[in-house]
Amino acid sequence: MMMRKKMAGILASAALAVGMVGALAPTAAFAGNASYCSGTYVCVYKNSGFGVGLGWRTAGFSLQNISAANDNEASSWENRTGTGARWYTDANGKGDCHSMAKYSELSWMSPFGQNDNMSSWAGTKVC
Ligand SMILES: [Ca+2]
Repeated sequence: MMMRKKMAGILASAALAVGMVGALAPTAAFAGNASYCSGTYVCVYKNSGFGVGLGWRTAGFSLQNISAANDNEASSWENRTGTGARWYTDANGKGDCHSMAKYSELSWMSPFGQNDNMSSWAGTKVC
């Protein structure tokens, strides 16, 4: 129990750091990071294995560029929504398109040559 409480505190701090408060709704179906990606979201992470959240969006979000600070940083992602999503290697939906199928996740983008290459994304459909 002590360990669990300590972990919850650490995760809560991390959530606050990105402006996300009081959201804890783990979903058993995903191996990803239920503490960060705590709802029906598409989430991207700086590290492989769903470490260090870079951002999350609800299903259907319009094409947008990754912020300058997080550009070319994503190394894993999960799509907990029932809608396909996608990301691009360049800004404004340019470059190579990679799908993030609904209810799917990718814990390590490197084997696919996608690591640290995400510059824009959208939550309306797959490629
Ligand atoms: Ca990275």
